[in-house]
Amino acid sequence: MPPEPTHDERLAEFEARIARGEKIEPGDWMPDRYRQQLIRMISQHAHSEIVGMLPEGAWIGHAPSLRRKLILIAKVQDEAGHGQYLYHAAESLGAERQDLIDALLSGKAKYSNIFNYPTLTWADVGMIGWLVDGAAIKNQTMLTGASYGPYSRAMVRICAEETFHYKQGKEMVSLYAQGTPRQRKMAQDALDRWWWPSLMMFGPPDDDSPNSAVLMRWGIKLRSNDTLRQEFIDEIVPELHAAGLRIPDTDLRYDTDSGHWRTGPIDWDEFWRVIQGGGPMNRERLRARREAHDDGLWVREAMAAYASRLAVTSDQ
Ligand code: BYC
Repeated sequence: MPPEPTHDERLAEFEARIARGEKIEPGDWMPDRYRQQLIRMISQHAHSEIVGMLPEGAWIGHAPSLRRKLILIAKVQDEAGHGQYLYHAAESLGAERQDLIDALLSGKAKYSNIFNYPTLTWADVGMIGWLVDGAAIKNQTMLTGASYGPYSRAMVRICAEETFHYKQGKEMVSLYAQGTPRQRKMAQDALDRWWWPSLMMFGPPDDDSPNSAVLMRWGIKLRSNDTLRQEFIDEIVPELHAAGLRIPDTDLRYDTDSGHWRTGPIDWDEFWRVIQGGGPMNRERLRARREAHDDGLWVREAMAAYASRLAVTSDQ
C-alpha cells in the first residue's frame, strides 16, 4: 500500500487542481482555511439575500401598478431562492444551517452594507435594481468562476435572475428620469442616496481587505475589490448620464489617459460603521428577521414532523 500523502502533498495537489481550472467538490480534500473562508463568505452572501428582501418587500403593497407589483413580488421571491441555494452551498461544507441563522439573528454575522439603508420612496426600488443588482452582477459574474463547485454553480443561476432584476430597475428609473418634474426629482433623490453605498458593496480598498489574499490564492475571488469597483464605475457612470441623472460626486471626472472614470473619496468610516451594526437600519433589519423567524416556527415544526413521519413509514 502506498503511504498516506502528507498535508503538504495534499495541499500541493489541491492547488494544482485549482491551477488546472478544476472545481473542488464537497467530498474532496481541502485545507481547513479554504473551508472556513468559504463558509464565512457564502453564509454572509446568503444572509445578504435574505435581509435584502426587506427593503424592497416593504414596497410590495404600495406598487403603482399591477405590472410593477408582479415584477417586485417575483424579484423578492427570487432573493429568497438565492438565499436557499447559498445556505445549501454552505451546508455542503459541513456548516449547520441553524448555526448560520443564529449568527445572523444574534447580530454576530455580517451581511451586505447596502441593506442597512432605508427605502424612502418607490424610486428606491428601481434604484436598487439598477445599482445594487448591477453591482452584485459584476461581483457574482466573477464568482461563477470560483474554485468551489457548488458556489460557482449557484452563481450561474443567480446571475441569470439578477440580470432581470437589473433590467427592470434600469427601465423603471430611466422612465422616471425622463418623466414629470416630480418623478425626475424622485429618481435623482434615489441616486443621491444609493450611489455611495453601492460603491461600498465591493468591500474595502484592496490595502484594507484582510481576506482577499487567501481568497485569491485559492481561486475563490478572481479579481480584487478595487478592480471590480472600478469596472462597475466605468460601466454605470455613462448609463446614469445617458438617463439624464446627476451623480452626487463633484470630483467625478473621466481620466482620458487611463480611460477610467475617477470618483472622489469614498467614506470608509461610514462603511465600517454600517457593517459593524451602526447603519440607519441595522436594528430594524434584525428585528424584522427575528420576527419572521419566530413567525415561521410552525412551518419548520410541521416540516420536521412530516419528515420524521416519512422516515417511520419508509422503515416499515
Ligand atoms: N458588506 O476582506 P474583505 C444582492 C466585510 S446580495 C458587509 O475585503 P472579502 C441582493 C467582510 O465580510 C449580494 N460587509 O472581505 C440581494 C470582512 O469582514 P469579516 C451580496 C462587508 O470577503 C437582495 C471585512 O469587511 N453579495 O445582490 O474578501 C436584493 C473585510 O473585507 C462588505 C455578496 O455577498 C460589504 N459590502 O470581500 C438585491 C458577494 N464588504 O468577514 C440584491 C459575495 C466587505 O472578515 N461576497 N465586508 O469579519 C464577496 O464577494 C466578498 O465577500 C466581498 C468582500 C467582496 C463582499
